[in-house]
Amino acid sequence: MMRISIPLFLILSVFIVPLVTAQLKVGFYSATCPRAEQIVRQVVQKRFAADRSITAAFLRMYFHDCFVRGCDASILIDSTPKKQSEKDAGPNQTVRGFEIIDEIKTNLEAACPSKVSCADIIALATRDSVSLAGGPSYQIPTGRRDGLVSNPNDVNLPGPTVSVSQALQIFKAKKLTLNDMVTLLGGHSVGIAHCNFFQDRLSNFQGTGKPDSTMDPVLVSKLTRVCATQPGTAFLDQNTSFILDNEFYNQIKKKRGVMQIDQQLALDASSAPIVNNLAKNPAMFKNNFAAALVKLGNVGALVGQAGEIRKKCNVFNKKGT
Ligand code: HEM
Ligand SMILES: *[C@@H]1O[C@H](CO)[C@@H](O)[C@H](O)[C@H]1NC(C)=O
Ligand SMILES: CC(=O)N[C@H]1CO[C@H](CO)[C@@H](O)[C@@H]1O
Repeated sequence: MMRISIPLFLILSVFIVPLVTAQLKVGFYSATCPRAEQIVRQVVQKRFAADRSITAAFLRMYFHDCFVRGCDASILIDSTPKKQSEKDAGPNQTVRGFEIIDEIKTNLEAACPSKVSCADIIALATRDSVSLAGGPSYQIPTGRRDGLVSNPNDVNLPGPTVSVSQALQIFKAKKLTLNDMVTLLGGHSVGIAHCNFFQDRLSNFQGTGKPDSTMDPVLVSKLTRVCATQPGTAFLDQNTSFILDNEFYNQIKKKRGVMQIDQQLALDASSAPIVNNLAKNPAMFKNNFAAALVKLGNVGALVGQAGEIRKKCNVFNKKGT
């Protein structure tokens, strides 16, 4: 039996893999829900006009969704008294924007019920919010299906003190390169971090009794004041905090990275040349960031008949596992 089942699996995968990847495509909903992308954009535009920090919310949601079980909207599932979900895992805590996804989903269900996946809503809303914040405008393939599993034990995201080489191992496991990783961390060009994610750098860093020497002392003083208040938060890009541009890379070159991993990108011999190029070249950042976001959106995407199209993004249709 074993001698049959192994070659069978290999033969099947040869046929299934190309078939399946062919199904994520730009304009997937053009026949089944022609206004889908417009409906998403309308809500994102309205919300962005009221609060431009939603770009950061969506970028982080997209990253966390795609890195845990693939881009399958598993991050959106609410836990129940009986069953925990990804939202119960530590790194989730400050992911935000769920109510905007729900508003988009309500509008989509009214226009074309059970057609547009929650995983695609995350990818499209991220795309629209990125361009509104001054980042690239780009097309994103759709056709993702929603997953049937959301388990806090699957959440294995890197923390802010991860080294460049450790982070790279995690990105490589998702078929992303060092270039992709350094470019995607340009997402930290917008948004905030809570003090618990960088406070260790401000005093007695790694038991030295001093702040992290790789941080500009002016920034150390500023962040120390910020973190004396509750709840202390700091912009990840200390210059153009709401604009999705390459200024983040110039800031880390000036020792003004807030989180350790961000600062290390400018210092590690492997990533520094990439940082230097992105810092110099805003157009290159735009192009590469768009391409890297598209690539991130392919990670573990469910297509074809896999999973389901959720009716509500925060609950499974069927009984989930
Ligand atoms: C090694 C990889 C990464 C690490 C260790 C990391 C870590 C973190 C941490 C600790 C925060 C602060 C959360 C808070 O205090 O609320 C944060 C925020 C953020 N991250 Fe990352 N991140 C990584 C990669 C990415 C990627 C690839 C993206 C998107 C392309 C991204 C987008 C964001 C955004 C936009 C925020 C701000 C969120 C907000 O304002 O609510 N991150 N990240
Ligand atoms: C802030 O960014 C702008 C360009 O985006 C740059 O010209 C300026 O030098 C930066 N300022 C600081 C203090 O880094
Ligand atoms: C948004 C959300 O559901 N956050 C949860 C993340 O996980 C912690 C437990 O680790 C919960 O307390 C939060 O409510």
